[in-house]
Parts: sequence; C-alpha cells; structure tokens
Amino acid sequence: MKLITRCKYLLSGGGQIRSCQSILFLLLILTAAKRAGAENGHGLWLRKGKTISVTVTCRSSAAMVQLACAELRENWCGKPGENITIALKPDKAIKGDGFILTPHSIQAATPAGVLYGVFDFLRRQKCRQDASITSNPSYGRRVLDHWDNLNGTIERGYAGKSIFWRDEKDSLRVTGQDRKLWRAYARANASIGINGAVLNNVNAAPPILSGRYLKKIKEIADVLRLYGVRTYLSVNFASPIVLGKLKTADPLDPEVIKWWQNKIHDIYTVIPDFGGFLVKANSEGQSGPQDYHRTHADGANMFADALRPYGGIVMWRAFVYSASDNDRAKQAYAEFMPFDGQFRDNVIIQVKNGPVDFQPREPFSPLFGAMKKTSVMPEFQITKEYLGENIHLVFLSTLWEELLNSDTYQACKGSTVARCTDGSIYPQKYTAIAGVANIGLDSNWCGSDFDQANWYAFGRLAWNDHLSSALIADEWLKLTFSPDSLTAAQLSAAHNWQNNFLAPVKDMMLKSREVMVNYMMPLGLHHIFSANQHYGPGPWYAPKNVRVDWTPPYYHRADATGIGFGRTRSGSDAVDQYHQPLADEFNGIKTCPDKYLLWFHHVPWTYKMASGRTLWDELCFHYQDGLQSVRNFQKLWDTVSGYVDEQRFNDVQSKLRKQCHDAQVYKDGCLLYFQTFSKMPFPTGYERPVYDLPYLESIDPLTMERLPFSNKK
Ligand code: GCW
Repeated sequence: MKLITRCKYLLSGGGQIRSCQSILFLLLILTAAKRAGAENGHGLWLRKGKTISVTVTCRSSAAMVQLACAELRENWCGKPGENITIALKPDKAIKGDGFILTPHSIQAATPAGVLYGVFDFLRRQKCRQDASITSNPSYGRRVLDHWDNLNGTIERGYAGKSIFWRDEKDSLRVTGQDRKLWRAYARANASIGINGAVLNNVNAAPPILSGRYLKKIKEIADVLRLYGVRTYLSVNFASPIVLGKLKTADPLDPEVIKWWQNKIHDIYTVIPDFGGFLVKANSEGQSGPQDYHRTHADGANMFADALRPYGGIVMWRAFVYSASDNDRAKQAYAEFMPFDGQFRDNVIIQVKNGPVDFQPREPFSPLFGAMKKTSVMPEFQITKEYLGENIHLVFLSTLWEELLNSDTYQACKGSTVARCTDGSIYPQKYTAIAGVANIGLDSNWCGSDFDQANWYAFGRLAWNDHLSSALIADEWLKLTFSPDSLTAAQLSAAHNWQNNFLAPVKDMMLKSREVMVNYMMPLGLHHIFSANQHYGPGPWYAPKNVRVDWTPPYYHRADATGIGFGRTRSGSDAVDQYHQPLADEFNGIKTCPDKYLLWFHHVPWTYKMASGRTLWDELCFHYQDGLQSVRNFQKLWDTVSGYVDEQRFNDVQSKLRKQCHDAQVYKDGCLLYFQTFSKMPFPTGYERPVYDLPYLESIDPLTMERLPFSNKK
C-alpha cells in the first residue's frame, strides 16, 4: 500500500500509466522504494544512487589524484559512454586548491584541487547544475573544531561519543574499524572542501601532547591526509607545567619556549604536514599568558615563532569575558583591539560570530573588520548548543549567511564580514574559518538527519562564502533524499518529487532558524536558557551561587519599566564598538532593526513598535508565530511520508513532535514570566498558555517534563 502511494506521488501529475516507458519508470520507483526501507543516514549526502560507467583519462599518478579518478568512476551518473579528462596543471584562473570544470574535463593545480573538482563535478551532475565553471576557495583553511575529550565524551556533542577518542583501557589502540570510520569522515569532509580538523576540545587536556597520544594522533593524521584533511590540536597553555614539570608556563621564559619548541619538533617529526594549534587562553578558567602578566600577543606569538619553521599556524581564540565587567558583549573587542598589529602573521584570531556566544541571533562581533592589521577568522558552531541540540530542526546556513553578509563598514561600504576575513579587503597571509563539529559515533553521524545539513552547509560556505542558503539546501536535499535508483535526469522529471517534497521541505529549512528565534528569543533577546544545559527556557534562572553573567536575568533585564539590555550610549555603550553608520543606527531606538532591538535597548513594555503594536503585544505575537510555524512544519512533514524511507521519516517526525512541545514550553515559560513584570494582558487573538508558571519553573530543562520532585531554583 505504502509503495503504491509512493509511486502515486512520484509519477508526475499523479497521472495514469499510459506507455511502456511509464511502466518502466514505475518499476524503477518501486525498486527505489523497496530499497529505501531502512536508511540510517550513514551515507550522508554521498549516498551512492544509480551509477553508469565512464572512461577517465588521467596522466598523474599522485595518490590523491588516483583517488579522485576512482571516485569519478565509481559514482558517475551522467550520460553513458562519456570520456572525462583529469588534468593536474596550473592555470592563472586557478587559486590554491581551486579547479576548472567543463562538461568533459576537470583541471586543478594541486592533487587536492583535483579531488575537490571531482566531488563538485559529481554534485553538479546529481543536482543538475551547470558543469562549466571555475571555482576557488574563499578561505585557505576550512577547519572543523571537535570539542572531543580524551575520555570519548564530547562537550556540547549530541551525536554520541567521539569518533577519535574512547574511554576504555585500550583507548589508544587503533582498530581497522576506527580507520574505516576516519576514512569515511575524511571523504565526507573532502566532498565539501573541508581541509582541516582539530581533534580535541578547546578546553584541552594536557596529555594530548604526551608521547602515547602522539602515536595515535599520527595514525589519525595518516588517514585524514588521504583526503587532504590536515590535523590540528587544541593545546592547554599550562602544558609545560603539567606535562613538562616546569615551574612556569610564562611565554617569555626561555625554558618554556624550549619546551614548546621540542614538543612541536616531535609533532612534525611524525606528522610533517601538521596544521598547528588552537588555543583557548584566559577564558572560562583556562590558563593563559595573563596568569604571568603577559598579553594575548605574547602568548600567541610564542607559539607562532615555534611553529613558523614548519609552516604551522596558531588559531588564538578571542572568546574571553570576566564576571566583573558590566557587559560581556564588549569584552573580546576591549581585550583584543589594543593588540591589533602586534600578532605574528601566522597567528589568526578566531572570533565567534557574535559578541556573546553562538546565540540563536546576535549581531556580528565588532572585531570583524576592526582588526585591520591582524588576521581574523570566523568561528561558527555547527553543533546546536543553543539551538535545540539534535532535536530541533534548524538549518544554520541562514544564520551564517546573515553573518557573512553583514556589512561592517570598516574599510568602506560593502566591507562584509566575509570580505573582511577571506582576504578580499585586508591582506592576510593565512585565511581560515572554523566550525565546531556536530559529529559523533551515532550511525547518522550528527544525531539527527537534518543536522547533517549543517555540516554540509558549513563546508559549502567555507569553500564559497557567497553561496546562498537556498542553493545549499537545494543541493543537500537532492543528494540526501532523492530516490536512489533514479538517475539525475529521471529525478528532474519527477515533478511531484520536486513540488511535493523538494520545494516545501526546502522552504521549511530556510525558515527554520527564524522560526526558532521567534519561539525562543525574538526581537534581540538572548541567553535566556535554563542552567548550564542551554536547552530549555529559564528566564527566571538566577541561583545565588552562579556567576551573574551565566544567568538569564543578566541578559534580558526584565523589570517593571521594560525589557532588554541597554547597550546604547546611555547604557554600556557597546554600540560604539561598531563603525558608523552602524553605531548610530544601533543606538537609536527608532533606527535599530527590530531583530536587534532588545539586544541594544531596554524598551518600555508599552513602547509603540513600527507595526503599531506595543512591545508587549509584539513579543507575544513573535512567540506565537514561532510555535505556529513549528506546528506547520509537523503537518508538512506528515505530507512527505511517501517520499522518505521509513526510518528517516519516523526519526524526523518524532523530533518534530518534541520540538513542537518544547516550543510551547518556551512560549508559555517566557511570556508568563515576563508578564509578571509587564503586568499587561495577553492581546486579543493571542493563543492562551497551556501551562502555568509554577509548573514551567519546576520542569527539567532538558526533557521539559515534570521532575519527580520539585526543582524550583
Ligand atoms: O559556548 C560555551 C560553551 C562551552 C565552550 C565555550 C567555548 C568549549 O558553553 O561548553 O567550551 O563556549 O567556546 O570555549
């Protein structure tokens, strides 16, 4: 029955089967549907599909080029009997690992370029895109940061344990199974242009640099290298003390410098193409140069000098804030700007997209474009720590696109974050971009099918920071969900698949981030999560023993007069960290965009918004819209059951059910709590709450269900 429904959907127009051709097509679809029974998602966007034989001509015997040729032969799905030429040859149009495609050739200047060219060629074939292009990477280093701990757990990981580390007696042993998984991981990365991986958490454990670990790191690096993925490590600034038994980790101390030089020498002896270090220093309790009255520049430069002879780089994080300051959002800028121009050219300051911490929405960090004499790289979070973990369906590409396209005005109009960091405006010896990985041992890698789209989107945007989210979603859906025994041509002829699956699901993905902003933190609200989980709502959460800047009231500042963080000139003056005309625009309550209103302004509840509503009513309707949209997502997903294999269909369906429930909890929790300050009634047409406040305050912030005992903070 299900198969017949599936066929009905797929056949264009649902029309009758009139010819032999239609019968053949029907059979094809039936086979597709049968095969699709149990898809666990492990194949990512690289599902095999129907392939055809092809002749590949290639003169190079370089290992990576041969690998690329094999990819092409094994996955060709174009016309039968074609002859494709692969050329490893420079061209003035090719930059770095870029490539030139024609319908019958792939040319690149490096073996990695050939590999990227082949993957792009195959993707274009499957997605029916033009294959006559020149493509060069926007960023030189396109890196995944794994927050994987050496005991196998992952900080903010929602896809099971680490693919690199495990907490067993034989944790340092490497099995054939491990190598197979790392290889599949590297191949997936290469297919979207990712060329680097930091193997361990930025909250780094010193033993990562010990001889025993180095052996395993070499094993991992040897596998990742096959696909052009370079290995990097996070290092703990205090390693010379903890591992080296020195008395200090002062970056200007000759013994400390020697210790790091020796360590770096040991690393490069076994991993000659090692990428470099990622460092979280003087941040959230991590040791750093300030412990020795030295600066960030002193610390970063010490590593840079030691890594320079080998071509290594230092990614030095700007994620710093202390409890004493009056506005956390201002601190990275205040702490780093004085050192602009003092960092070596192989240091890159790694800056989170927003000034606080990977929130559903933030304005861009004011450091972008402002550091004109220092290399800067954006850091995105692919794992959804603050965006519903692996449960809520949120396509992050639109968030990153918004950031990359934000105009900083720093050099001139049009100085977008993308152009300020990819080398278009400021000359940077190295350009880079990082994404905090969402990958673990779960069979579908990411803890949910739709979270694979975020890994995919990160790679695609790192390769081309001008791509649109619409294009990325379109590609990902075609590669991930198309019935696998249809050729690309048959797929594009399957109008019902296009109209009833592709178009509405793409639309859902593209709206999903704004929808989440609406039911969680609309109009510039941020960080109103309960406790340290960062999942459920906790606008009320403020235990006495917790740092005030880790509690939501610090951020929303709701009181009898209004709501929002005053960051204007009469408040913390964060607005003046932005270049004109943004500083004035953000400062003016009438000119500040609605989406950032409560980020920059403390606004009276009765304030009249541009819509004509009061702020209170506007807030209510944003929450309501968000919830309503998730309900619509649920309904929409139910209509596509005929197009998706059972396992993935059910997984997405059950996650949407929880998302819907949790969006209701967010809406009710936030508004009932804020109402205790606004004292205003819910507007006409607004859907009344389902829960009451005492109940909401007592639920578990992770499951959003009632605890067996009261949890009232
Ligand atoms: O977002 C916060 C997270 C921490 C994380 C930190 C960071 C790795 O809650 O878990 O630590 O940021 O980025 O360093």
